[in-house]
Amino acid sequence: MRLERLIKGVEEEGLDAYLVHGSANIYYLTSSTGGGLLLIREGEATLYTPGLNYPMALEQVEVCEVSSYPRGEEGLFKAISGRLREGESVGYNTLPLSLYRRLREAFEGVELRERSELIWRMRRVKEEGELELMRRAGRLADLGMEAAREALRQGVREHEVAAEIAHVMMREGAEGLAFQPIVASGYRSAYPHGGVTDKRIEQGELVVVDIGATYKEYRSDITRTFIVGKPSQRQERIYNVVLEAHLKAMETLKPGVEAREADDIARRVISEAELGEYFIHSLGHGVGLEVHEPPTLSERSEDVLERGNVVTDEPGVYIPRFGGVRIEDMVLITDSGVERLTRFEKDLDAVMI
Ligand SMILES: [Mn+2]
Repeated sequence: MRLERLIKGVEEEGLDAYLVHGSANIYYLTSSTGGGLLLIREGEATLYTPGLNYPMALEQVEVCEVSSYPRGEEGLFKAISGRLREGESVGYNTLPLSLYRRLREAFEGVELRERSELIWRMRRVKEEGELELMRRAGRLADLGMEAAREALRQGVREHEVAAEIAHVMMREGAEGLAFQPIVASGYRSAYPHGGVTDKRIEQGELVVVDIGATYKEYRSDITRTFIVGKPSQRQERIYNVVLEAHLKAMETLKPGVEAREADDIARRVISEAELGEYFIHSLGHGVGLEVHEPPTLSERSEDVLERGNVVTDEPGVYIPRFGGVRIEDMVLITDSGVERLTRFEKDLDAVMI
């Protein structure tokens, strides 16, 4: 059981107590979707949940005790502070700064130690049950991308395309979007986080569509770049460079590979095409209960890929006022390489509208 593994980890670290914050962590460990804070102490765990979510948490949680507090940080502070002692060493994964400060002030000599790795080393390696949900989340994102391809045409507005995507994903079983979708057309496709506006899509434009679904709390993430009409030579060239970087990076992904090496391979392809200055973000990130989580595929990453990681491979080229191209799939690291969890086509033919 996950919680037992964590409790063991807390003991091995020599911590007197451990505080777990963040709704994804709480869900991962207790099945509660109501947030709050989980306190581990003397081999036992208690979930402190906001009063309004208490009935739901009682229904969801089977692995530990559930206690409630009046909503707000004041209530939470009162609830947990009675369980900490002066001079103890208390680990945490993440804490709101204000709560961190209050705990520091209230307990003379209490040592608050960041020990997020205790949880991340579990969450970053997905179990088979989690993978089933992530495969489904990936499939829903593919359906959303299909809806995007159908909705995209000259004159339609970005938000109308986004609406079709959301409609299809939720109709097919998603409980929500994994994040605010991006439908960024024309000059806006050069903004990696362009979001959605009321801009109309015009003939000849690049359209970056970056979407994901949430299925039973697990997220997916996919990006395709469409071209409305026949691509110009420059658009075609940029598209093919990004696609090559994406594919070459994907070929390298397997257990034991340093995450920064994959980033490096993609970056080299793009630099050799003299577009290096326009690849302005890292190659990818882990996905799971959150859409951005470890491991990180970047130039400075210290992460080494393991079987069971789910990561994105998403190089991009963004040329101001001209437009951008990003191609992203979410993949599972298997024993020998990857299993694609998003599978929408990505050849140039497939993205020409
Ligand atoms: Mn992504």
